[in-house]
Amino acid sequence: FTSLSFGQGQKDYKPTEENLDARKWFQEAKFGMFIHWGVYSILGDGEWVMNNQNIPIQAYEKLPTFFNPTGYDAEAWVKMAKDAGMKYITITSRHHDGFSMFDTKANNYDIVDSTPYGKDVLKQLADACHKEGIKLFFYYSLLDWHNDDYYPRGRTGNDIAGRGAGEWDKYIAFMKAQLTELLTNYGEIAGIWFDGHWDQKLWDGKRFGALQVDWHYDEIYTLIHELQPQCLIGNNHHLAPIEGEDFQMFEKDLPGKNTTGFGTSASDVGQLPMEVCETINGSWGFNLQDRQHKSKEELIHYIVKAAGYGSNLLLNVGPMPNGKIQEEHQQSLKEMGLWMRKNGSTIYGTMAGPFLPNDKFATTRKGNTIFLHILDGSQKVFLEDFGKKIKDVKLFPDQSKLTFQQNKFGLFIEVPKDKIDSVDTIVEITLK
Ligand code: JFZ
Repeated sequence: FTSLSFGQGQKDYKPTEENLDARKWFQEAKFGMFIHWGVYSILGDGEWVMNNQNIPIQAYEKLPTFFNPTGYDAEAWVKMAKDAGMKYITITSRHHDGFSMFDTKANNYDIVDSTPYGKDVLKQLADACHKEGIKLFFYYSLLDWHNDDYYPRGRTGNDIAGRGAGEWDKYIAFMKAQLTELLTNYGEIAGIWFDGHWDQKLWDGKRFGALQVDWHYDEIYTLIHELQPQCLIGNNHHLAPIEGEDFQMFEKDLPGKNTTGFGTSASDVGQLPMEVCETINGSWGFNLQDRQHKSKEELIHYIVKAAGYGSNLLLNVGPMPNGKIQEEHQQSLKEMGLWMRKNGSTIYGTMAGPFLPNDKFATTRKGNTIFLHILDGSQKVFLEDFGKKIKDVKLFPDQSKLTFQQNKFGLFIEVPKDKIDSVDTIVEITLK
């Protein structure tokens, strides 16, 4: 393929008033639920199963014929998210397998037309979200392992032998038709979460190179903002934000970290509201064999550190094919909810604190108050170069006064041993 440098966004994008308000809401929301659910859930081997097990399109097409989630209760999911302290839900409307979990007219490969269930699961979720005051985002895969016009398929594509070469312009039109449906038939949509950009970058087995196709982001982003100006656009492209995007997301990494090798470095961190997405275990889609469930402590540390960067946490569940969320995930959500009910005011509505998160602590800020989250059980914390004038220092939970010393080197705080919380000791520093 010739290498193209397309990928530019919405030209001269100026977010509307509604969009700026939505960004503000988003920045303050801090906690959302990610949902990966599709016909792949049946196989219990994650959402990449079609690619990983090399399942041909014709074989995979049998999956929808027995997708029948009779236990699906959208209200129950929304209540679960609410009880966990989550303010929004981001659900896969169509993942890489190309199967639409909504009633699309753009093809017949969707929940209404090709499953015995025959009902629009996104519509049910949208109604429940609107009723309960939870905002709804749609994850939308740019990459499609099923659509004949998704060509060339890049390094992850299934074999298209015998199906002929596709027409890229038709594929772009297909995406626009689907995005129009998603932003027309489901009420107010808080955002579109794109994924799959990287599939069309050259891959030499080690790293990504130049982009091989034009995603027509200019047209796509313009369309979205025209249909719903408040709708926030994010794209999991692992690059600095491009024009027309309203928030920046980081997959399985805190902002500017690059432990996954997906390539978001500190220099790629822009000025937009941020979101970090992470799994409760090791999988996005339902995975029967996954036993890597994170502890309550790990999950709490993750949201605290994300908030310490000023970022949201989008925490994933992968519902089962029967429509239920697995017990272990429900448990984790309950634990997060208990913690957020007690300590949420040190997370919601905050900005990044003056000190970047590290292994010992993270900080968040709200007006004149700085919340110091001690994450390693220490009694003593030294905040270097802390020169701001202090009114008082208290333990957040019981508001008891703490001793502190401030000098030209910084601020030294000590917490009595019996007040230490092994998960997170929260200290409230009020500035003059
Ligand atoms: C993507 C999806 O592929 C995945 O299934 C899930 O939806 C997650 C939230 O987003 O994950 C990626 C993104 C990029 C690469 C691999 C997986 N990559 O760069 O190889």
